[in-house]
Amino acid sequence: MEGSAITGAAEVVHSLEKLEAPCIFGIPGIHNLDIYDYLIDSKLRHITSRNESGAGFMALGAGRVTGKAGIALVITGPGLTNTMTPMAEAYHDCIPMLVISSQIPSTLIGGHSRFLHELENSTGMTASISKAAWRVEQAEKIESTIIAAYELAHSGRPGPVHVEIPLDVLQAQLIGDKSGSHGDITRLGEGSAPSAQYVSARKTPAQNEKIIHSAAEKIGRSQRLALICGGGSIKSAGEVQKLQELTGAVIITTAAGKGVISEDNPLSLGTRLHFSGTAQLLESMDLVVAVGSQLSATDLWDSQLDLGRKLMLINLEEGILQRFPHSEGSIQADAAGVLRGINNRLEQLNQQVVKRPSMAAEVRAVKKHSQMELNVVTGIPKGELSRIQHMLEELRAALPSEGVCVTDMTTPAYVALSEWRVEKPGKFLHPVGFGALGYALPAGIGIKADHPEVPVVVIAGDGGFQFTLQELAVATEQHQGLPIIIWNNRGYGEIRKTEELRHPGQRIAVDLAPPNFELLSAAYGADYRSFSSSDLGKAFRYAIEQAFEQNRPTIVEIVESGNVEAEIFKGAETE
Ligand SMILES: Cc1ncc(C[n+]2csc(CCOP(=O)(O)OP(=O)(O)O)c2C)c(N)n1
Repeated sequence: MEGSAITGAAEVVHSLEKLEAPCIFGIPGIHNLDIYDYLIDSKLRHITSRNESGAGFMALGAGRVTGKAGIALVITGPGLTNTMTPMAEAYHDCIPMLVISSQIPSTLIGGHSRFLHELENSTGMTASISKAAWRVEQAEKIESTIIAAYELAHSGRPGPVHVEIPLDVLQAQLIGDKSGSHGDITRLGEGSAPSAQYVSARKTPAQNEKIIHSAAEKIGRSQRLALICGGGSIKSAGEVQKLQELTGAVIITTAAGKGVISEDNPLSLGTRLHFSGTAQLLESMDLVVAVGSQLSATDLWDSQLDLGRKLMLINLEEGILQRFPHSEGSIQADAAGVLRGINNRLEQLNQQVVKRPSMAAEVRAVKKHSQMELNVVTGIPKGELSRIQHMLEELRAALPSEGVCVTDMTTPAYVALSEWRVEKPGKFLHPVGFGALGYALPAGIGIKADHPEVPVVVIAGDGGFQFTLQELAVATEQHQGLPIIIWNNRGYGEIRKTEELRHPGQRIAVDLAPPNFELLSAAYGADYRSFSSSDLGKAFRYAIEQAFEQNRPTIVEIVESGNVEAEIFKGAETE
């Protein structure tokens, strides 16, 4: 838009340029077209999703891998409501994200004007699933608000931040002073837990040091030590590794913390918090330090973990500390600074730190036992389980070490959580907390959009894939060599299993007639390969290797042969 005066919309684009995001994910509409007008001449790359949920999941995938907030640009009303699910996933999983939406003209907001796309309390709606939801009321405040929102998305407990800009503000010309504060904060979940020792800027450095020293001394004295590392520990992976080395602790991660330490480390139990053997091992410790972990139901599954006073938490969030009232010596703070302080103190204490006999043999035994428990823990019949394990092994062999595996809420993912070995964080993604189906395909596309050179493989079920399959068009359009594994068991398999347990032989709403994936691939310009789950040999591995080399996505349909009536099912047969 050459020659135009600086408007609010131009200011949005300038602000986004300053953030240096590799991509913006979004969909234009009349209500945000002012912004798109200025994207025409911008160096910003825009990726157009086929539904705003796709834009949100793409931003989520990109943000999860890089740790830098992905950006979604949507219209108010239906564009924003479509973005709610990925925002909630980002909020639950603590992934930074910036969502920018338009809004109807300021004077009409909340007035029942029935203006197109009116949402009466849009920031109220997003406030419950974001760190903050801000409305910009003056064009002059756009830049400071966007920059502040972006920073907030990364600070403390990362998460999504929503900025909405009414049409009149987008169209207004900037005349006043740009300096000054951004809009009002609708919600900020920060505070202090009464039960925790609170390391903060409000305390003197000496007070903070005392708290950290006493934690280090407790760690140094413990005879049997374990660390549970969640997503909040990833930013401090180096300090986690150092603490593990200094203490010889056993280390377990949640799905969000997967890879914070190499799972090849003989003292790493990987992501196995949901196994009974792990719970027993943890209960045999005299101290378990949970770093940046929510220790939520989705981390533990049905496993009972009663650590009482043996548990020490290091977490930013008051609510999490309060869930464990018996924990002792917990610290409410960001993991990075606390771990650094603990490690420094442990190095100073050196001679006083207990020399622990290696627990590697115990870790090996728990891993071995977890193999035997896997079908009980996941509820997957042994036959299907061994086919999934075989599939994962072949896939793992085909994926280069720098590659990323993105999984949906599907049966193979529940196995992969513990069985997919990673050496680094950000290499295995799963919508762990909120559990939104339809995550994997757009999240994988988002990663490839940001980092075309990184090999990415997507694993989804036939059910979950259909939640966001339209985004396949984006993968094709962007020439992404993306293998998409569809585990086709003709239905909502996980729910079907639960129904079978509740009322054997009686099923409702879980058996699906899948589309003909071959025709579907052709329609979207994707390649297509098909395998039976009981025949996943070298040809399967080769198909995946080839798929990385293509300049378009490849659907790799795996027809689960165990619990479907027909070996190869084609949608046309339902007619
Ligand atoms: C948005 C959303 N709706 C519903 C669910 C509930 N749910 C969890 S797993 C599942 C079945 C998924 O089926 P599919 O993707 O085919 O994988 P499978 O379990 O068959 O391996 C459903 C419906 C969910 N997690 N997310």
